[in-house]
Amino acid sequence: METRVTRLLGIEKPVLQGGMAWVSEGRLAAAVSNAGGLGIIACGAAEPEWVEEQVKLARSLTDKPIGCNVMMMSPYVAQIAPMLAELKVDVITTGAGSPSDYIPIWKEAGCKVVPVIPSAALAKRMERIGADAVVAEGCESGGHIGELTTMALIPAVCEAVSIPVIAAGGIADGRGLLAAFALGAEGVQMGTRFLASEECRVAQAYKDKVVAAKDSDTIVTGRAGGHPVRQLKNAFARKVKAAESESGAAEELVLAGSLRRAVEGDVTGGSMMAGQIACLVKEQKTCKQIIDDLFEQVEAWSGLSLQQMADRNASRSWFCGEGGE
Ligand code: TUI
Repeated sequence: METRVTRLLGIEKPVLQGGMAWVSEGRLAAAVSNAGGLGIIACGAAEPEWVEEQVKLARSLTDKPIGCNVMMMSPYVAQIAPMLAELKVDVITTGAGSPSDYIPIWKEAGCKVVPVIPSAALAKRMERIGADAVVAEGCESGGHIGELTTMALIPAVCEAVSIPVIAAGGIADGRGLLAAFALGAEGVQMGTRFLASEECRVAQAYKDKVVAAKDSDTIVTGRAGGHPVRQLKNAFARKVKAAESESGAAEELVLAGSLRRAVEGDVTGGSMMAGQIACLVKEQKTCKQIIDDLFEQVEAWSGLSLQQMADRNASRSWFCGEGGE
């Protein structure tokens, strides 16, 4: 299929893999890009040398476009931003702050710039300063989140800007993709679904927790300090929550270090960032299988009238196998 997002990014399917700090490196990004989506290396708080290495690794594994996500709170952002321009990374997404200082150098280098934003006001600002598209991320997402749900955010952002809107937060299958497009999106970004992929580097124990998660298994910490982070409930998350109710705010860098511990397999003492949709991630798959299944599910539902959808919903046809029927 073709949307403004596939044309803009030079990809076959309008699916982006969310940039996940300490999680999405060159191998995962290349696997997603090879499957027809856009794989994204997360710079997180990593050193510039590591980022360069991962971009080179991804390029050795695919000749398709790849992206990098710049976490604006990184201590290395001033070094990483110009380096990505020099490397001419195809697509740059940004998160956890405004990329306004760097958009001009990225555009000049020919990179497509796609900020991740949690509100219509920020989307408008990003459009004004030259963003090519935005990822509108609802608070169902894992990691650092805003206030609005995807259901409210996507139509609000679509009314606020004319550049393409990519929906993120709470999307893991064909239902989510269809819903996002119904709300006005021209592409989707998924993080949690790719967290439980074969190619993802996180420890098996972390993937198993994502696959086992129920709808009520995530918790948001850090609201009081102004940097809310959604993660799977575990001993660590409960400890942070308890400390918050005593002292008001948790140290967010403590959280970032703890994410790394979880990625390495400490599922009780680490922070397992994941979105609410972990409850619909029921098996580990390859990135190709994830993307193929997504469109197989959409196919099974396309062209149906509301009446036909309602009739199928009554028999819970979504749940009859991965393909939908
Ligand atoms: O960035 C994310 N999600 C993240 S970043 C991350 S790494 C981290 N680890 C520990 C603590 C904190 C961060 C984990 N997950 N999502 C995109 C996103 N961006 N959500 C919200 C925003 C955002 C917030 C403010 C974007 C722009 C913004 O601008 C404010 C301003 O200064 O204008």
